[in-house]
Amino acid sequence: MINNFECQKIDHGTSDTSAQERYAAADIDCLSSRAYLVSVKTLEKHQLLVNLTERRSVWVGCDDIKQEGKFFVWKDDGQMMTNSERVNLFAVGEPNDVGGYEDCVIFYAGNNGLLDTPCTEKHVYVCEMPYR
Ligand SMILES: [Ca+2]
Ligand SMILES: [Ca+2]
Repeated sequence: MINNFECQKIDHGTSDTSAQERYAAADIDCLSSRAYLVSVKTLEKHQLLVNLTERRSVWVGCDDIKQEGKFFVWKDDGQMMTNSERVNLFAVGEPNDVGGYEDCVIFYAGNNGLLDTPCTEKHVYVCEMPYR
């Protein structure tokens, strides 16, 4: 347990690409454990996860699948990302919805913030559940 969240599972995808999943499959896998794809709402948590996941790109539990553009919704509480979260959490120039296909979000250690990216890409993922 770290801060107020519990790390439920990390799938290691460095050499085993089968551990990487598309966003929808990762989301379903987390839900099946009564968890959700990890939220990254603070820079502290971002840094923590960068260390925890050995600097790989990892799905974040938010997307703008339902409403394109400004309306990223968090998986953990169903709330819309606030403007300040949007400004503070995304890397410079992101989210940019390249080609109109970037509706999901990853964090990646090499980038100083979150990126929007196609949901059909495969990345490793972390499920989290509230501390009980
Ligand atoms: Ca988008
Ligand atoms: Ca992008």
